[in-house]
Amino acid sequence: MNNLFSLLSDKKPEFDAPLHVGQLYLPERKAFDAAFNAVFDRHYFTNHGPLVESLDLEIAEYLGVNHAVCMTSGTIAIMVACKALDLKGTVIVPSFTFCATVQALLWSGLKPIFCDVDNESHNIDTDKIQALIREDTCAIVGVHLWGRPCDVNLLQSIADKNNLKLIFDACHAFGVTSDNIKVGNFGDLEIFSFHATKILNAAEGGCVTTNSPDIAARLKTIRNFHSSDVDADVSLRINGKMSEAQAAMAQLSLQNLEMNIANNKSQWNTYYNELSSIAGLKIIILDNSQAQNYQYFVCEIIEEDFGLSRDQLLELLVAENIQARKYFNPPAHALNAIDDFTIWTSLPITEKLCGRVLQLPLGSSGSIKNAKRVSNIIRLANENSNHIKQYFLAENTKDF
Ligand code: T4K
Repeated sequence: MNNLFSLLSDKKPEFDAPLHVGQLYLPERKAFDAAFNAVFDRHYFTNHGPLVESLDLEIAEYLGVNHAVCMTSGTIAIMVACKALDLKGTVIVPSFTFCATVQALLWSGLKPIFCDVDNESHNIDTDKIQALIREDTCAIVGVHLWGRPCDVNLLQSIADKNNLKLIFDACHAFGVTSDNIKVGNFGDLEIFSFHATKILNAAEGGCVTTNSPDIAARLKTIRNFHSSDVDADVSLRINGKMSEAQAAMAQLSLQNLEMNIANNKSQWNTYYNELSSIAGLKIIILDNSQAQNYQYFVCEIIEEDFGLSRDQLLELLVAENIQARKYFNPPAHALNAIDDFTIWTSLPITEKLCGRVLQLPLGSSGSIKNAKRVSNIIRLANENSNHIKQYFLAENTKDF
């Protein structure tokens, strides 16, 4: 048994090179060269160039939303969105999200009130919001985690009842639908990330979508730090302009989106078929009646049933060069920047999930074959968990 795992023996790792969670989209070299040569030929690199102008329209068309306003990153897009809505005071937000969601709120001068998430959906627990709303609360921020949309209608009714703005961090959910409507159309506005590890890859990039012409005008004004042809009445601006290089990359990625989603789906289904019968490995499933982007394969490792903790399994995988990731580590409520944060709320589900959630390698440059090899290691780990546990116990007692 010992020579099954690199961690426990001198066996060669399963993969010669690290297999990362974000298996990136790489455009065809010829198409990439043509797009970038055109940028160089135009001698026009930024400041609302022709590629950014057309990308705004292409994304709006793809999502079926009236306005898309592209920016340098998802994080900047959240900050610009907060200013566009003129948010001040406290904001209800889940802590179980990537740190950028909350960091962007803090940069915007807002104070987060953390709301726990639902055990099954991993999204903001709609039953817990009302009790957290205070007189100075200005907005609810929902995060469509792992690309699974929040309960958008219920959140809208809670926001309306309490006269709050509603924002969605849709950074995981490009191309996904809720009730057959594309994410990007909900709340006052929604924010996407086009980071290299996302389904729409601009290397870095992001955008805000909205159906409101007034909000769109404010977004366009704020993303540009000095006056231009769109000038809404706003108090503060920033440099959030997307460059032509980012837009060129995003356009190539958008052209290949359906192919990349199909590729993700085949890897996602492989993991599902290989892993779904393993006790203690709870797969975060997707609703196949809706459009999905299959960007993430995420599971919970329940130690009592699986036989190993999430962290032990991860150590085993990393020794095989499988760079799976634990999310979210740390959770947003544990960030240094909120040391002076005083509105403490109880977050038992968030705390539990932070110790259980594991994301497996998947993406445009990934393959079914690799998904099978990763699954095989996980299955072997489960089957040999008693023996492996002894290894970890022995390692722990070495320290004493
Ligand atoms: N809201 C939410 C809910 C988000 O998930 C994010 C970002 C944001 C807001 C903010 O959007 P941006 O400002 O980023 O546009 C990654 C991404 O950096 C981050 O964009 C993403 N979410 C988050 C979920 O994942 P890390 O630090 O966990 O992963 P990273 O960047 O180390 O990449 C994962 C692996 O992929 C690496 O270990 C190696 C591989 N990789 C990565 C890059 C960038 C490559 O092989 N090549 C590469 O070029 O954050």
